[in-house]
Amino acid sequence: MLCAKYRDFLRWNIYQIYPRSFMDANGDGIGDLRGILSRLDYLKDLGINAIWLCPCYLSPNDDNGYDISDYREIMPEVGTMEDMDRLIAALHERDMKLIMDLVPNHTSTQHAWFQTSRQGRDNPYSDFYYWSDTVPNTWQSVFRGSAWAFDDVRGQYYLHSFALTQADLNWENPAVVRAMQDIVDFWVDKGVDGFRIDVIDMISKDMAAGKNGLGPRLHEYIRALFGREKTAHLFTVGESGVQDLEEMLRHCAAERNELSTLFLFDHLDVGRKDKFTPKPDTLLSLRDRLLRWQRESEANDVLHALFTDNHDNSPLLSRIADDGEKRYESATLLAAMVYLLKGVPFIYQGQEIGMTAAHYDSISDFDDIETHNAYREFCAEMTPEEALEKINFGSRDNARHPMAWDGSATAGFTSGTPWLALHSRFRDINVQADLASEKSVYRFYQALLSLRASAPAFLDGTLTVLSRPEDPFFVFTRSAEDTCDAVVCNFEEPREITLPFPCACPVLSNHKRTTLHGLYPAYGCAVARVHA
Ligand code: TEU
Ligand code: CA
Repeated sequence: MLCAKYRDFLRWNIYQIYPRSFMDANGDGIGDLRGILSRLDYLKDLGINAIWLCPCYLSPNDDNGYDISDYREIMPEVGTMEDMDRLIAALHERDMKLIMDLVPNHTSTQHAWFQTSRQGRDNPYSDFYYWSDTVPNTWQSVFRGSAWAFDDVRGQYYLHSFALTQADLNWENPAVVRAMQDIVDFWVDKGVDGFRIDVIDMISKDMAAGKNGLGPRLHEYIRALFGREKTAHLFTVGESGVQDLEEMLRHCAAERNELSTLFLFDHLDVGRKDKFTPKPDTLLSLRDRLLRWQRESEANDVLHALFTDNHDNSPLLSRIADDGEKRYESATLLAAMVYLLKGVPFIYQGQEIGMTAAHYDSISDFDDIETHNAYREFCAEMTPEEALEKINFGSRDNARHPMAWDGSATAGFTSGTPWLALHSRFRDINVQADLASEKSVYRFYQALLSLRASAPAFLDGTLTVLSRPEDPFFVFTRSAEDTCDAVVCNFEEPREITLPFPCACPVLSNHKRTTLHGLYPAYGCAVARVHA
């Protein structure tokens, strides 16, 4: 059984906001904190009670805020510290929580620590980063090319696992650990309720074994951040490459005082060979991958983070379901398949209106640093048209276009010029159109989240899978003390589905039906109470 603290987290319905692209309040084309403030009631109505903000700290924005130059300042593009204080207060007034994004693995090279560190080998910040006279290994940057770059000022190489301007911090240095603890405490004192921790597995390196991450001191560092009395109440979700049960337990078992949960990513690879290459795939493999982690989580009393989308991936909907004619059915089916399982739901902005991948004819419509690096590489190997196809499929910008609030010239996102091209489908897919439609994805999410809040079985209840592995559909029940609810998710083809028990009239479905038994359309789903 989950511990009390984790059971409480099951009630958090978390919405991930990409601040640059959510809502612009002052007309400069960049989303901001006041914009977010103006949409809190929209989120509250949806059933959201916690938001995770992607980084808003001071940053030159080479990687849109994941390159931080001051962890205690707000980037002027999104607002001021007063705006942040106001946002925290407004959230708490509404009984909503705030989860901040913490980036402990690297800072911007503009950060004062790096600026001082590069000056020489005997100042207090000299050992804040990894410096070396020669290139010590063949590590590659996630954004392509060598992970080591030469700095003219210091006359040495420094490690950057991501962009050239994102230098890796040296956690072996106790002063780095203390500095990061102070930053966590600064935000805890401000009242934040939790953290999403960027590439947490990378903060401990194993140079000798050639491993840029999952090093021998990882757990010690995580406990230094979150295993303290001051931080014990926080909700913490780590982003990590971990796909291994033992490793997951070493981070998330309640008694370890490390992380509340981890994002597991293997189900996000459904529908693609690699980030930029599509692969025919089905909802079946999504179901199987999700179920594997459901079982592991349940058996070991750890929390499963339920999500399909984030700011680093194009929408799963477009990769494994129908984002055309059956877009509403596909979006709602995915929601039922994922968010009625046991765990903490994370909904990425736009998912609640069934936003899809975008499509552009020019590379100049993209902004993301990874996208441009990849495009350059692709162009050396193929025609520009082929390269652009790959970019359209895999670019992170697919998830970063300004939120489409309505179908007007600037999508209701800004009164100025949006910092990034509007979504290529925003005239058809936007909040206003969705809410006006008979088939509203938003209203389905709203009903689903209210079901989670009102039916105890959907929180802590036991999961029983009724469909067989070979069935091209997914049927499961969630049962608590005296209730049992059944969920039917049909996949690509219409089919008859019969259940071994009588049910009440469905409380949720994405098509008209009066019973859980019988014919399901393609991507049809329904939920009903099982009669004892
Ligand atoms: O991403 C970490 C990362 O290694 C990958 O999961 C991700 O696939 C990457 O975006 C390459 O496509 C985190 C953040 O979520 C991402 O936005 C940042 O760019 C990155 O860390 C560096 O801070
Ligand atoms: Ca703005």
